[in-house]
Amino acid sequence: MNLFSQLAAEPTHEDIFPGTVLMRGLALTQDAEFFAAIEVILSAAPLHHATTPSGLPMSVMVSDCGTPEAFRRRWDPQNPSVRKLWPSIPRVLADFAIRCAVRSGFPQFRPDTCHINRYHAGTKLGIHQDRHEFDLYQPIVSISLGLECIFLLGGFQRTDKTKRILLEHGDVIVWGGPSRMRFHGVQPLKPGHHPLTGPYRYNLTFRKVA
Ligand code: MD6
Ligand code: FE
Repeated sequence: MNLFSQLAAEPTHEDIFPGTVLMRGLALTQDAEFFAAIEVILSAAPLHHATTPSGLPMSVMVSDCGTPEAFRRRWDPQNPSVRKLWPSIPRVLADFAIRCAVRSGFPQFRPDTCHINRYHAGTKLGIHQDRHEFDLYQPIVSISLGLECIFLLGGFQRTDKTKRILLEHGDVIVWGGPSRMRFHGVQPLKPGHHPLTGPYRYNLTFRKVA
């Protein structure tokens, strides 16, 4: 990583689809503070393996924070190991997510959860839609930290052709409105080392769930 060139670059503003905005590098100025906030969340809500809808363990490790209302909406009786209420969203993270949403045309967005995914080499995320939230027009704000990945952003059918988007440390992608139900996934992570996160990629997704 060339730290100097990353700091020198202005964030981008790329309209990928109606309702989908990619802002490369937007989180770079916050990365160390974000990572400290992530560690606070993880000490209160330790990482655990996500499970498939049929209950099988996935290789991606996950944690969550958010309001009690959001917790009740998302609590999974299939996964009783995670029955503790979530810690609240650190202020620095929620404020930044709101600013990202404002820049993307969603000024009313107020997240009540932040979901954390942690990937290591080989971890992938299959093509899926996010459909658990109450209001499926509200955007999701997604922040990538650490190792890069290839994000697959598709259409409204699982089998639609996908765009391959390189997501690097500090990139932010926001989508909602007419893009909200697009299928998407993450290709298997390539091995590597990042100065802030070591062998991992972290993805934070901010949502209004309840
Ligand atoms: C990831 N992200 O980037 C997984 N979902 O690791 C997601 O599944 C996702 O980034 C909805 C909206 C934005 C996302
Ligand atoms: Fe998703």
